[in-house]
Amino acid sequence: MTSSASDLEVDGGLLLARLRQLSAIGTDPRGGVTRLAYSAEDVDARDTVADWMAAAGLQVWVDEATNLFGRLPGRDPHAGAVLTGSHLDSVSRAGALDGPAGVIAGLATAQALRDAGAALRHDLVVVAFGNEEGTRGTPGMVGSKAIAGLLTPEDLARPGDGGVTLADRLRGAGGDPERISRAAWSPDRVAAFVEMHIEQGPVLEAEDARIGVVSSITGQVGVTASITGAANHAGTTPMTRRRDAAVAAAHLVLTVESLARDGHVRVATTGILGLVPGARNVIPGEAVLGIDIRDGDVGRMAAALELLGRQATEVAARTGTTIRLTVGPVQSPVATDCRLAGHIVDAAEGLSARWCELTSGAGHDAQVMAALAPVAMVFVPSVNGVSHSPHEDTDPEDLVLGANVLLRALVAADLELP
Ligand code: HGY
Ligand code: MN
Ligand code: MN
Repeated sequence: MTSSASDLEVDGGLLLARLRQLSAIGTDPRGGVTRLAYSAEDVDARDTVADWMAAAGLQVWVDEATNLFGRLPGRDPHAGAVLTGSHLDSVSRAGALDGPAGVIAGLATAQALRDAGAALRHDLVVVAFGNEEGTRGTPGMVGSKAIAGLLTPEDLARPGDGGVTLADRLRGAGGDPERISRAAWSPDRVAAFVEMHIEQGPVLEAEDARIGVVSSITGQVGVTASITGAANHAGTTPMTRRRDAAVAAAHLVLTVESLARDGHVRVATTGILGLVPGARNVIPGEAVLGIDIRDGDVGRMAAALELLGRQATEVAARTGTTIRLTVGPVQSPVATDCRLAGHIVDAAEGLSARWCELTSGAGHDAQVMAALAPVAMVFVPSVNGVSHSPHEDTDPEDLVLGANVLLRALVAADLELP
């Protein structure tokens, strides 16, 4: 690699224009962007980025898990691949940068090299992972789990929202669940994975830093609570004879919140709360809660889950309901690779950008890719620390700076990776 490659810069104008164009795919009339995994909008965004990858001269393909890849061949065919990228799917009424910022920054690094007639020693592969967010009752990080060979037949067969299985969702978006094992990469093919992402939190702003060097990525576990009481007439049923699923749900929401407030885990959230039948004059007979628990320590999460189970039993007895907790797979916390993080620090300092080290409170595909190779993440600031909201925003200059830090870190990593 000539020294000039380490001075390369991305085409910032093109990067920002592409992010604006992507933000128009899945515009939600209620505000923000809604591009749920495997939806028509998600496929449209994937096809759009595929066209940009092809136009940049990359080798482009989509795998059985609907991951999109664009490869800039390396100089050494035996060197394996350095991967960079993120996801294009979103939560409902999301911002436009959670995911796309990392995909478009990754593409911009490949395009900068290609336009300069340069190449890394390793293949540089830009990836847009399928279904990072795990919406519509599907598990998250599906695409990266398929690449890491961690997707199970149970994952594929499990019915999500509307009883639609993940396999059905994949099929509808061009995936091939029957041959999902072909999406797996062997560890010796992947030299490293580096992802740029918006921070989605308040730390970089508080530290007045423009670049975040991620030291670790949080662990997380999802729990579904199914509450069964007795539907009955809201006007005639005495308070002493009720088995009110809504009252049980209310107690459980506060119980979940106390898991974090009382210091058992870092954060705990009830993000889904549904009542059946959902009429003002009917005492709810059923309630469903979607719970999200996160911490940097799997032992603390396990202890919090046990405590939640005990407290749910007490709530059920107190309200005359039954409560069933279904605990999803635990996503372990992951440390990033020190050498790769060092390249990010060097790149930030080389660009005179104030940086700080932080842990990621959000989950990312990088923590799944860590099963295959060393990983690292470059964060750029989120305005007011807001994300998963139409108010998510990042200063355009920070997006371009982040992509240039990513480019320099990839070039530096390429020199020392096996
Ligand atoms: O939930 C998360 O942390 C990520 O946005 N999927
Ligand atoms: Mn997200
Ligand atoms: Mn994300």
